[in-house]
Amino acid sequence: MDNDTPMDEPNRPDSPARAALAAQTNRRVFLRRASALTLAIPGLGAALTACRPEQPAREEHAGAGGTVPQTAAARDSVGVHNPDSKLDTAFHQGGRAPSTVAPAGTPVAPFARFDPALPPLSTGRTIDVHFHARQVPIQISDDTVVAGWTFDGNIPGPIVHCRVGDTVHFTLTNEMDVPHSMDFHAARINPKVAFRSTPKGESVSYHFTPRYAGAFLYHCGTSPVLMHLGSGMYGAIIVSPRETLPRAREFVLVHSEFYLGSPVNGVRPFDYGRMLSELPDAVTFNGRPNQYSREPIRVNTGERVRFWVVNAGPTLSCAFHVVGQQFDTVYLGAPPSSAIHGVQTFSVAAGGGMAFELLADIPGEFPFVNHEFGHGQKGATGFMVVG
Ligand SMILES: [Cu+2]
Repeated sequence: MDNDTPMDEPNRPDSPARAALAAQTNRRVFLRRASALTLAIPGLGAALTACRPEQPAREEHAGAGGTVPQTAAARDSVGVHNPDSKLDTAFHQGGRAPSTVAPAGTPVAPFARFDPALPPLSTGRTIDVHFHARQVPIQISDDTVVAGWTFDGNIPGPIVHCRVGDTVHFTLTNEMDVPHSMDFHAARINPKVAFRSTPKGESVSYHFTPRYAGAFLYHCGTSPVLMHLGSGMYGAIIVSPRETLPRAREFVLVHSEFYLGSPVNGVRPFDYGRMLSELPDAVTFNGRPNQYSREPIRVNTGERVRFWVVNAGPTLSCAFHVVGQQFDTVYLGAPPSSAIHGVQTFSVAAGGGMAFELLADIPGEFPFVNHEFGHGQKGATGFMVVG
């Protein structure tokens, strides 16, 4: 299905939801203004939240063609309106960033190297992806356990791999107290509907058909996005082109920063204030500082290597460079077009992604780094061993 012209159900002239949407507009304008006020007046948010009408339990599904409520009750009560939009969610939380402090007794995920290999494509033209928003303390180094907000229990979340023209059917089920959502950068879709937040115990579903190949970010888009994205809710979706690319060993590197508070029960929560200060405690490829220095990426002499690099940020860029090598090809946009050649370093913006190719024809140990070395020094360094 082509998502070039996603239908926004409320905008259909004959939609029964249109009237309901109009009726709610005044309240939404009020809430938006009140949300801004909340930032300035502590306590106002909680008071206003208490006044907010109860939302009925629901299981909603938003396709490329708008919301498709699963139950009649949900259809009658909320139609295709988006009551859990980012603005409303921010308001629901009183305009403040929630804490990621993990409850005592929460099991800790031990240190495990994140497998950087690009997973194989499925044989069909449709893929089903079902993620769960979970709070999981994760050991990211010998001395650090972080109170992660995760998709499926890991930082980053699982690598999704599809091709241009495939249809991705996605569902997010929220197991956490805080509302969450999912924003796929590979999708062209009405974000107000598809990327809306879903509360604990409920799910949001939608589908999309990637038009362009490339390395794309996915992340929670619930407000404040900095807090949700910065606390571990991100990952990569790699969209391969329909055309054949040169045969290569393919790896996925998700670059990101960690801004951490002091340990609580041995677990370091993510710190919103430090995120705003932009001075990270760690910078990583695939969620663990220096993990590929401990256990390098290994390729054979003579192989072509393709790194799909996605920068989750949340704030800093990644000047990707391989010491002792040069990229013979960097795809700035969709492969196979958009290639430039003979590149030493190229910066991947926060929220961006691109593919880097080199020919590993020289045996040796080649560091790959964020060449903004203040960040490389904090863990955005690994080794590719050729031989
Ligand atoms: Cu979230």
